[in-house]
Amino acid sequence: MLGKLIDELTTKGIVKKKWTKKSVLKVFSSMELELVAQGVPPAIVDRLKESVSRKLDGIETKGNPKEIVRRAIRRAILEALPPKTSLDKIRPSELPYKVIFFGFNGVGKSLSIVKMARHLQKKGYRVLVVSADTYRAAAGDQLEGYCRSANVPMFKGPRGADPAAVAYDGVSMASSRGYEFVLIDTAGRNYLNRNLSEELRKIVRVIKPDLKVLVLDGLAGNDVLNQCDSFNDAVGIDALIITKVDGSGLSTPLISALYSGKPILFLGTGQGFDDISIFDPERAIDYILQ
Ligand SMILES: Nc1nc2c(ncn2[C@@H]2O[C@H](COP(=O)(O)OP(=O)(O)OP(=O)(O)O)[C@@H](O)[C@H]2O)c(=O)[nH]1
Ligand SMILES: [Mg+2]
Repeated sequence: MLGKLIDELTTKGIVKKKWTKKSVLKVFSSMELELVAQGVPPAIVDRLKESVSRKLDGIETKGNPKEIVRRAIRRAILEALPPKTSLDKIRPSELPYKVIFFGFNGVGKSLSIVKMARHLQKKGYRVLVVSADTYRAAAGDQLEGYCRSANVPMFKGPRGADPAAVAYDGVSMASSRGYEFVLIDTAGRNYLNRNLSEELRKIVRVIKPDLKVLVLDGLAGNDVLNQCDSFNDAVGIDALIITKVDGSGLSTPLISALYSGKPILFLGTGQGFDDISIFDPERAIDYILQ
């Protein structure tokens, strides 16, 4: 998505065989609308602009100018990343390790939970999935169906029960039966209202999760940062999962996710239980630089 920016910086950005801060800022200004139209949020354009213009200021174009620009942008994005936490870095200490999942309607929470459960099972861990989505009977049934097909143990509470109580019972069950991980699904919502925030805070208060994960739809474009902010304000988010990156919208949500300040556990790459790709920032940046 940044291919054109790189082209412009290597043609219009060079004055007297070098870049200057001013010439780089000028190119960014002329490209700003285009970048925003492509789905790069204005706040990220600003951060990139500042960082890249500082890095290129006074640099001579000897050798391969495109490569110099590419490297400057790569370093700018890498510097914005939080410390690396991928799914494969999690080591459960106190058992069970409790992970809770949040996200808007239909983003892929339930499927992602089952994908993560299977990934952990393959590494030798015992994993219990808990449905704390007690609003829709269909939600618990869907997760139960997924878990049965994927061979993952599952606990669900009665429909209409208090989600915090169900989550608590699920954690107790995981604890008494020696599960190493418990993965808790919550109800999706179209928007985060006050009641729902309160309810999510209550679940968090009751079960004290080790990891609070926000699931984001990779096709949601630049709404990713807004979703991240609203859930972060409500409950505090530790990590992200980006789903549906097998679709066409890959780089737009990816650049927002990279700048969200949150580590990305994995990417969802399809509708199968094993369609999961452990996040690799270098590869993600390669994709964005195209
Ligand atoms: N192509 C693709 N589809 C996905 C991916 N992840 C989830 N889906 C699909 O997205 C749809 C919604 O997935 P769910 O897991 O039910 O989403 P959810 O967030 O639990 O939905 P609610 O509980 O209704 O809020 C399903 O049709 C999934 O198959 C992915 O990585 N790639
Ligand atoms: Mg669901």
